[in-house]
Amino acid sequence: MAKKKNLYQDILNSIAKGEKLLAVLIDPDKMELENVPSFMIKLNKSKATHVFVGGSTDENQKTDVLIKNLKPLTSLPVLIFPGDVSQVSSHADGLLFLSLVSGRNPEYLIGKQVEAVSVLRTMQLEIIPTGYLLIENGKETAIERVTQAQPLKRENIQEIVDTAKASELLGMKCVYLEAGSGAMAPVNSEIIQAVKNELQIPLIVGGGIRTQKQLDDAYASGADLVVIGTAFELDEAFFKEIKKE
Ligand code: 1GP
Repeated sequence: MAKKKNLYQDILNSIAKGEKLLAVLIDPDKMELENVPSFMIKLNKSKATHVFVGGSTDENQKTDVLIKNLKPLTSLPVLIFPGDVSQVSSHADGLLFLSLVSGRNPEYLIGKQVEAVSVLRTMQLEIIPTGYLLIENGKETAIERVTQAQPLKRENIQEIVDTAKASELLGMKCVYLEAGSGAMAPVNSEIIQAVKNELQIPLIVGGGIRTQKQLDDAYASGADLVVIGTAFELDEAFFKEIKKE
């Protein structure tokens, strides 16, 4: 399957048309290669508009081979959602170039990004710079463990809004509000609305969204693109809930 181009422009065009976007997140630590074909058949029949691949860890360094396997099985754009430099793969179409702006660990603000450049310059990936905000959700997330960076408190809405806005002012092309994979509760509507009101750039929301109602609520609050991973890992029947109309 040829590489998709203009991923970011396509996102902007969809938003301008009032379309809502959905990324299915595939975690290389949790997806067995033999299950990829059947998973992709279900994914292709769903409302998904994007495939994200990545996770806070990739213990067996499987990201590259996973993307190589799934990329020919879908016409949807495949983006890397990296937890680490080792997850960069030339087989994807693009990469969310994340900076963990909610934390104060320089490694995840700029260190890993500098490290990634020598690999990225050898590849033809569309790079989408993204301000990544981790919002606490009641339990410690893998992101917190790996990055050793504190999440933002959900009561502190002004700080969340200001952090998102600072990302935009720094030139990021998207903001991603993250509750963490498998979060007890998704990022709430009040936070999504407050951030959306201040942003001109696309707003991505993920973490803990497991029902159609939570998905609809995130969209209604202002999310342009919602990311769901765990709900599909736990039960692929969730694809039926979000199948194409
Ligand atoms: C995690 O935002 C993504 O980084 C998706 O979260 O696995 O909880 O859907 P879930």
